[in-house]
Amino acid sequence: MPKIVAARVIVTCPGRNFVTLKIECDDGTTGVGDATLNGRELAVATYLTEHVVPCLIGRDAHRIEDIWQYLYKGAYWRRGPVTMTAIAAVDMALWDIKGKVAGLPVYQLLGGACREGVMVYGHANGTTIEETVEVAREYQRQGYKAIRLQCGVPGMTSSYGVSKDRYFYEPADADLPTENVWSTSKYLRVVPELFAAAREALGWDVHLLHDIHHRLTPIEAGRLGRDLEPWRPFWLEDATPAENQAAFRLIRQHTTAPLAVGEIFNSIWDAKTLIEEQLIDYIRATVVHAGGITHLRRIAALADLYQVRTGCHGATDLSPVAMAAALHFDLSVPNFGIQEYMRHTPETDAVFPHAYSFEGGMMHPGDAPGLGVDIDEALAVGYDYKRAFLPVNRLEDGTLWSW
Ligand code: CS2
Ligand code: MG
Repeated sequence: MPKIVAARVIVTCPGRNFVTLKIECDDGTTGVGDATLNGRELAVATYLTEHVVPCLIGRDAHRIEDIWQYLYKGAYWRRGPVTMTAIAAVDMALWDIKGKVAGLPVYQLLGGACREGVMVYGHANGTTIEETVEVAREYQRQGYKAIRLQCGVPGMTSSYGVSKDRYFYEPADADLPTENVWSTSKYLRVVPELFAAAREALGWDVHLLHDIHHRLTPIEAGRLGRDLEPWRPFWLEDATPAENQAAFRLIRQHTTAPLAVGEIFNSIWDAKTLIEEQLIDYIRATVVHAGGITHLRRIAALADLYQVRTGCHGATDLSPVAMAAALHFDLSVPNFGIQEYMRHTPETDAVFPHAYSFEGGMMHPGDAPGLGVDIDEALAVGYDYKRAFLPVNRLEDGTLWSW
């Protein structure tokens, strides 16, 4: 059995910060796990270095479930984004090792492929509706079958999801949080116009998605869902803050627009009511923030009982290590829905060489043993950590609001 002899936390910033855990075994096998928590990277890096790595040395790397339970129950202070991201990194690295020792890609260890490929969605955004639709056309030309639409809001200086460089949207943009201003009434007017223009330009054979990003009350979300129904959205994401899972009962009473939630969830308990009462249609929890492949499979299995499908988060602030692990998970779960793929910059891809590929709107993790991804430490060392916060959001009267 491969015994863990070392584990290192690598913080690197090829254009944005990433935290990677690399576990080493006595037979020389190594495994990697993503531990990136956007805007709180060093919290996870320290948690791993100080409170996880010392407990891993000498353990049997094959005992993934036992180590998971040890790090979850043994922490006493369970759950939360920092703890569960740290556990996720260990979990991904151990699945990577198990695959390498077995000589199999991880999806084969998870029961094999349930589909030929993984449908992904890209992000089209722009300051105006016209600009957004033009970028969406480009994604359509690249073969995407699903496209997320986010556009600027007239009268607002910034809006969620609209990047400065159009292609690679990076929200962690400053050494201290930038302050955005938000107006729900202005926003509610523009989204139906955006979807109408997009359907007109792109037709009906492409899935169109939208991320509300936690900013509406339940009844406002119900109203927007109803306004968008004629344009058949694939999903409305994070319609309202989901700490109160029951809030989604109100949205469900007013619209049949499909709902997706969960990118900020870190355990099955965050989604239990939403899934059991079928208050959502897609669960967005990810391998990197919800305890790794081991825990995400539990969430997917519960979701499968209630016809809820997966729709994992896949923003640029989840590293190619998380992308690789997500694709092995996506390929193997029966109730797969869709995978977000915001793409990474060329300098990020160089630091994280990987086997996964994109073609015709679909992705595949590849058949390299393990996760099929690694970190080039010689390159990584050249990119120093640079503190970067996510923005905060305020209403026009100064009230602090969800970003
Ligand atoms: C967004 C994310 O991709 C999404 O659905 O919600 O880009 C989110 O804003 C970032 O991951 C936050 O770091
Ligand atoms: Mg989102």
